Amino acid sequence: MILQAVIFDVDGTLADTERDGHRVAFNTAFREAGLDWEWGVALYGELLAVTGGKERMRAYAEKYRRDWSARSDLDTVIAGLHRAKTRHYLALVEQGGIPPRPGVVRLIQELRKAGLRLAIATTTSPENVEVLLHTTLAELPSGTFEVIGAGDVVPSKKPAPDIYQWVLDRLNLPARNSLAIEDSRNGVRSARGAGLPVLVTQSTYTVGEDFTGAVAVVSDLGEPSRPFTLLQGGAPARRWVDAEALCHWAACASGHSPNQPSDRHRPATVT
Ligand code: XBP
Ligand code: MG
Repeated sequence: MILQAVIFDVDGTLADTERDGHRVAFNTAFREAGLDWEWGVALYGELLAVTGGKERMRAYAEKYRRDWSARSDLDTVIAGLHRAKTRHYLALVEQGGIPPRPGVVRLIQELRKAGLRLAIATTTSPENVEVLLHTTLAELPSGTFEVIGAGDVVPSKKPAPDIYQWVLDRLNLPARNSLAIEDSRNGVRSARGAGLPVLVTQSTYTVGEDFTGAVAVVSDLGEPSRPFTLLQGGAPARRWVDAEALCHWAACASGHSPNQPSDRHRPATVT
């Protein structure tokens, strides 16, 4: 079996956490610190090009707050702001305001039933993953994800391949037997850099990004009652992402083109 493990990104993939979650938590931390930093929806979309909350704040200071970027204690200030931001983000998620994206729980339950191994590879902080698993994804049993690679466990964050390589090493699996599910160009580049095929489920902030290298791009994972829209790549037999579809895309990516009619004749957009 070519596909043995599926590795999920978190923010934008498991749940649409950025606009109403992380961004709000950052702004709360800035206000609490008495700073006049305010990340609006559009500005935050621009800042998301930099992964990692600490790195994002430094990039913001260097581009928009030169008065801050020159300070010798900037790293210390950022570390304090990030601790506060994380505290606010945890509280916000624990309030239950961030639902899973369509099809996420269904697919994960199907993959477990089909005996596939599951893991997480994310830029966000480990505590943010834990809170999401215990609230937004509470119907999944603990231990669903065999390996969780998050945040600062690697020296370079996405788009560097480090976090996916870190997870593959702990799964003890080659990239060709795994598949990544991502929402962003940074995520595609990271997974491809580690040699994994990547399925993209486009999210609020990543619509229209260049997903070159992905095996396919869909609007979301879909449900039998709520089919996805196929935006790029070959269409699987069904109009929602399931284990068969992921095996199909993984096989295609590895050069074993499965002889399925859907590969040849299905129209570009399946809705
Ligand atoms: C998304 C990120 C993270 C979050 C903020 O990670 O880039 O930095 O925006 O979380 P992914 P932190 O899409 O890889 O899940 O503030 O904890 O970094
Ligand atoms: Mg993401």
